[in-house]
Amino acid sequence: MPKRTIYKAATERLEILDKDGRVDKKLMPELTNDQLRKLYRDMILIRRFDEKALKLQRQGRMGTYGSLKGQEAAQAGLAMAMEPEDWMVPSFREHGVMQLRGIPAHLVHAYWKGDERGNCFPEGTRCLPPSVPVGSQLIHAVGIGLALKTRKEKGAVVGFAGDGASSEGDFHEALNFAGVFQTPTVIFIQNNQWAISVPFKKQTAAASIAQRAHGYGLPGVQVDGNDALAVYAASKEALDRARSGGGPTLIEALTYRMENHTTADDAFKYRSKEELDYWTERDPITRMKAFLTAKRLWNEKKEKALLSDIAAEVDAEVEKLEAMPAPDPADVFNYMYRDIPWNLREQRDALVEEVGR
Ligand SMILES: Cc1ncc(C[n+]2csc(CCOP(=O)(O)OP(=O)(O)O)c2C)c(N)n1
Repeated sequence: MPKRTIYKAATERLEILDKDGRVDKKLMPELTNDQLRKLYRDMILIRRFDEKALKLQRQGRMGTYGSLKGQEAAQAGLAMAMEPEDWMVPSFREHGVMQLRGIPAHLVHAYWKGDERGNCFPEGTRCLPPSVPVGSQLIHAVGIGLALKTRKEKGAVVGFAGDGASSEGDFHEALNFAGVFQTPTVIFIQNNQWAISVPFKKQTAAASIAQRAHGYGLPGVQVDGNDALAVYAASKEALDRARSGGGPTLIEALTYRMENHTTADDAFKYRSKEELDYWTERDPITRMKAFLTAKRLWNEKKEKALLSDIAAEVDAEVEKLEAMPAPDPADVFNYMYRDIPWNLREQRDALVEEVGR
């Protein structure tokens, strides 16, 4: 493997797979053919899940939903670089990584139905509940990193956030603390270029989010977030370093939110069709398929089989979602603390009584 110098200038963007599916062989990460196919499968799974969630919401079968269309490479590339012992601390758009880390899709859907059981994940998945207060979760990611380091436990932590979160004080505090205490944390920013209706240029005068790492004494790298290979390579390097005591890294995956912010939004009120067309040509899935096809690792027969497999998988999760018994209103309190404090117990009991009337 040639030695990479991707951390020398954080404004430099790591790109391996271009929009037409051609790779820069010098930078190609070590991945087996099966892993390359898996990356593609993961991205298709994420997109199909996303399409289904949007439909469920439109049919009134789900409350609201924040689409991650366009961010599949960022999430699948990162997920492939994580190890079972690693932790993830998501924001509210990480449904892809969550599923790839073993959280069943029906629980992710349940969250968007406003069901607290959608915050309660299988043992061992090492994922905190999604965090809606923008940026707040980065501090938790650094705190878990410090705990792992203090207890000398194996693993790294990935804290997720968007470009909008990089303007919050919590972003600064998290990076500063991570740098000073050298926590095994990767701060993974998916810069999808919009924070609801606020464009990236209104978040910072800096050319990139990645370059802000220098001010905290951390390595920072910007990657083409629509290039699963580049995201994997940068994430693997950062996570390996974190796990081996080398400290934190800031990764900025430059991508694009192809859908509305959530189902409560209409993005065409503030962005142009031309902009969406530009990014549609840079779709992360199209380029991966072109690459695999040129390498003779993929063909239309495999594609057909994959799509039907994934459709069945996605539908089975919706069936599980809709077969869930009605939630207990007390869940809002029950999942908060192991030992519920007296004041919340009082509120819970009052709610249960009210609902029971
Ligand atoms: C502290 C806080 N302020 C405002 C909001 C309302 N809000 C929800 S999402 C969002 C934009 C977030 O943008 P970004 O961080 O870029 O993430 P993205 O939605 O693009 O994934 C805002 C302002 C919030 N949830 N929390």
